[in-house]
Amino acid sequence: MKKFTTGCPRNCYSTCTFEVQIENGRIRAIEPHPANKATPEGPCLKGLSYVERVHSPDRILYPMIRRNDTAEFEQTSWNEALDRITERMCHYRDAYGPQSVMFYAGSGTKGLLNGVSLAFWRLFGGCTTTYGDLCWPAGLEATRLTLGENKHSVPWDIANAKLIVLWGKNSAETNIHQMLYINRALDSGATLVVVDPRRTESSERAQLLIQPRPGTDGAIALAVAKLLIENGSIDDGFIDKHVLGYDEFARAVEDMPPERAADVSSVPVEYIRKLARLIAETTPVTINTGFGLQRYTNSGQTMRAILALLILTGNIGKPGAGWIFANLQSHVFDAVKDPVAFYPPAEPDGVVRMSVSTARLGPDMLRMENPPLKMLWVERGNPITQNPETNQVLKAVRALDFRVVVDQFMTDTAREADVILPAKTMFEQTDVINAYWHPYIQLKPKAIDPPGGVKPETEIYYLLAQRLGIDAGQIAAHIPEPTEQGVRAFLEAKLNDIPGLSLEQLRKGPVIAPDHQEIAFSDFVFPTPSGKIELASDEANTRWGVGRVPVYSEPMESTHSEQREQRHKYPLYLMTPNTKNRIHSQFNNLKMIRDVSPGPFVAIHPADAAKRGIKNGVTVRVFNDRGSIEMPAQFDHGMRIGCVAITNGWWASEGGGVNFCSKARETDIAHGAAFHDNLVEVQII
Ligand SMILES: Nc1nc2c(c(=O)[nH]1)N[C@H]1C(S)=C(S)[C@@H](COP(=O)(O)OP(=O)(O)OC[C@H]3O[C@@H](n4cnc5c(=O)[nH]c(N)nc54)[C@H](O)[C@@H]3O)O[C@H]1N2
Ligand SMILES: Nc1nc2c(c(=O)[nH]1)N[C@H]1C(S)=C(S)[C@@H](COP(=O)(O)OP(=O)(O)OC[C@H]3O[C@@H](n4cnc5c(=O)[nH]c(N)nc54)[C@H](O)[C@@H]3O)O[C@H]1N2
Ligand SMILES: [Mo]
Repeated sequence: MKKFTTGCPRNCYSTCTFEVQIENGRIRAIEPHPANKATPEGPCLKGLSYVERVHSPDRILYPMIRRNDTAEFEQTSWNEALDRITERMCHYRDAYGPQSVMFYAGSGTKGLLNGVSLAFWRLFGGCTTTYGDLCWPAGLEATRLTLGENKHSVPWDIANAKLIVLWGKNSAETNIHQMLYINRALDSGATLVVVDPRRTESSERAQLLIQPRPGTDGAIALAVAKLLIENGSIDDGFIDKHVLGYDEFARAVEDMPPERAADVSSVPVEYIRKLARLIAETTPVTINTGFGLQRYTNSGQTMRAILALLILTGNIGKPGAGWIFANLQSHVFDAVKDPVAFYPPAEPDGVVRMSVSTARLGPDMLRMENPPLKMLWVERGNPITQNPETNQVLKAVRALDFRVVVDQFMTDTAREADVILPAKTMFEQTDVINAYWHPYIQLKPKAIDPPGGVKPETEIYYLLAQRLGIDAGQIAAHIPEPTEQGVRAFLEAKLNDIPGLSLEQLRKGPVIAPDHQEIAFSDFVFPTPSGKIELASDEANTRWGVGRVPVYSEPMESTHSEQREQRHKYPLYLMTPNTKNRIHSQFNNLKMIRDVSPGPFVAIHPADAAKRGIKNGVTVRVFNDRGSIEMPAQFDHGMRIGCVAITNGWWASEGGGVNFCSKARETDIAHGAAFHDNLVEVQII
């Protein structure tokens, strides 16, 4: 039996450390590993299910090819698959230019080696790729504009908070390990407030649950700010010393008395006053905003408004206090790895055409010209399931000549491919990973050989580069040799750029990022243009065209707005949050997960169901003009009336596909995806 300490590379806050035990080339057990102080209890059910996932009979183990549109996939050799792909790539490059080939990468796995992919496409001569991100840009940019940088205190510091506000975050499901420290705070007398249109598992111990109309949190935050100012509950000393734009902000919130916010959000005014009282009377306060909160067309401004509450009360840079959104302190490689840019470059480099907004994947792909898109390469992503407006994505993907998908399983996107290449799992190649909640950098060592004909992406690119006749020196400079030794040498060279990090050190266990700050901003250094916290930001206006200070505007699809797009036809807000036993579109195909999560359903309040004659458990149609899906209705008394929810990630082939209903539309700032800005109707069928 061999044992390895490793880190889970899924796109998840927790990024757990665990121990994997290997016997005869198979994973025998996954055990907790306490070296990571943020995840001492070990992995969740998904982590435990790697025992099944890695050896699943459904895994794609060999290249698969479809010889024409109607044919079934056939297993083929690497030689045939790579010859076919090389021939197509050269043809499109010669006939239309390299930018007729689109490279799409999702967030299926973390790792320093992911950067090799774009380096390969540069060697090919270029490609078209996406900008923006499906996940977190509005919140990241709101934080950067205000505090200058995305970081927060160590995960265990929340245990020191006396007031915790989980605002649009469902930690009990999406950041399971955080509950340990939240519960510690509550056990020592802290108060928990949850703001979420759904009553979630995270609100079990909340003293106050505020259930706003979706997308209206900005109004609540501005009203709370107004109350704090009016009641003299602000920290004048902190504001004088560290804050830019207080007067302008204070004038703007005049416009949002609590009664108006109550009207906008449909939250009792007393709840808004109570939240203001709690923030005024408690020290220290931690506000943790989730990513679900910033999937609206007004959510960059919402995030800035909520962050202002901590700034007004001086809850920054102190133990138990602060803003938790994303902690990028372990992202020390960003300068040296693939610069996954959120922003389209002001000066296109003529090689990589970054011209497709990932939030508008379908429509943007369809409108590309000079050259038009001909071929698509997808890796680490399942855009048919996960990107907004599935019918548009399908249309764009089907309009292409040739599609390659690299994945482990037959996902909705793999089904659209001409060639599927089998992807490695986390245990089959050594890599180095960072995190966005805790500060650790981790080694994820190779623990087993890839099964069947599986090859890691870096090896696939190595072989393609050779076939394309790319200069050997260029290959050596950008793509690791396809051996364990080659990969380690490549990683070591990358780590050399970071003082204080080496593979040898990572081999012993997780390492806290060099220059890490335990209590974020405890030095009161804010790398904004003014060097102060910016409640008013010029850049917010010049770059994104929103107000210098956060003000409230209705989300694009709204049951209240004057200009609401969908006023009469579609009365229900569809939220599509994440869920405990899946990471987006991964894991639900496994038996271990199916046992606890057998199929998709739409959660609906019995009052909304009664209006439509819907009984618990019956199959309904959830639809709008963009598309429709059918699934059972499940009564949920904790749902805000007027809202329904379906967890995202179910494959269309499993009866899911929430993004048939969502709109290919960006957030107000930073090119995020406004998934929840989405009105539907639910009907009995
Ligand atoms: N188990 C598990 N963990 C995960 C993931 C996963 O898929 N599964 N995914 C990881 C990734 S990539 C991400 S992005 C994060 C996301 O995890 P979270 O940050 O928790 O975000 P979501 O689950 O998208 O949404 C959180 C909550 O926001 C609520 N919400 C929706 N609209 C509004 C609104 O207008 N106002 C308010 N106040 N609340 C609203 C939803 O009801 C939901 O309960 O989780 C990470 N962790
Ligand atoms: N409606 C709605 N849609 C959403 C969201 C929402 O809240 N609502 N959330 C959005 C968010 S926050 C995110 S982050 C995205 C996530 O969406 P995606 O980025 O597409 O991520 P996943 O569905 O987790 O994984 C994609 C694929 O990666 C594959 N994979 C895993 N490891 C590897 C590997 O090493 N190599 C290769 N080649 N493939 C691998 C998996 O098998 C899986 O099929 O979804 C977004 N979509
Ligand atoms: Mo995400």
